Amino acid sequence: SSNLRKTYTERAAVHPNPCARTFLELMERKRSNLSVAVDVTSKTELLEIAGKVGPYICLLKTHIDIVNDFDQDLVDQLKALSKKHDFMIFEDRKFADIGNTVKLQYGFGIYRIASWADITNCHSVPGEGIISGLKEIGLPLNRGLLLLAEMSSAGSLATGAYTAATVAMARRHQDFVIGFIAMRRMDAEDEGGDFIVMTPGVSLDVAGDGLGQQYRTPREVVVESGGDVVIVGRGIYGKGKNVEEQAKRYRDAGWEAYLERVRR
Ligand code: 5IU
Repeated sequence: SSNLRKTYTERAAVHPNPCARTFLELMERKRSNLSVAVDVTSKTELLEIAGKVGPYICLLKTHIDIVNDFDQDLVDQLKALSKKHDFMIFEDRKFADIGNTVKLQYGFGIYRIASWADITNCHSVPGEGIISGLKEIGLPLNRGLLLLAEMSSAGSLATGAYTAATVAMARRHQDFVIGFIAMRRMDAEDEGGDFIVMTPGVSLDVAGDGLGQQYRTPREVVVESGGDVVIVGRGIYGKGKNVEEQAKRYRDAGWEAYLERVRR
């Protein structure tokens, strides 16, 4: 598809969405298309890993609701790290309710996600109202939304007509939807849009986790399937791993794959 061989810079230059533009520019400036998924349950551990991977990532992916000792200071410190190391923050919230409810979940409650997360995501299963609801909160803050067009887990129901309808929904909301969680490039951009594809289920060492997760390598994701961002979790901070070493390793693998893809 048309954006496949374009550099992140070339795409940023013509992208109509400010959040997408900022993110594409950041990737090129930092020479990283690596997002680290930090699924840990303590504030100290989350901040420690974020500090270690910070220099290597374009995007920190959080599940803020699994942190036992969440407080506003955690958010303040994550924001400070994102400034210090130049990365954006993606709360992988996977909203899935009606527009009015997700609006409240996004903007209010303990987490006030919209106040600190540059990017969040949602399921398309409720229909288009979910995007409209989130947009009311997120757009004035220059936030971006990803739709879950596909998932990495075995037996995912997000396939075929569901995936196609999700892409069509995104095309109608390009002021707020900046891309997809998907396992491959989505066809939408052949019609003139530019959606950033972020792909979880990435490992250089293992094929699965025994709970349905399915892994592919950065090269398979970026070169063979056209993904823009590789999302790596336990491959970087799992038991016995040197976090900085692994972050560098995955950053290099992701960036090499990107260079191979856009090479002309
Ligand atoms: N994640 C997936 N697959 C998906 C979606 C999200 O793995 O389809 I949507 C999340 C879950 C976890 C991270 O936070 O991405 C992957 O972590 P591991 O690399 O540790 O499997």
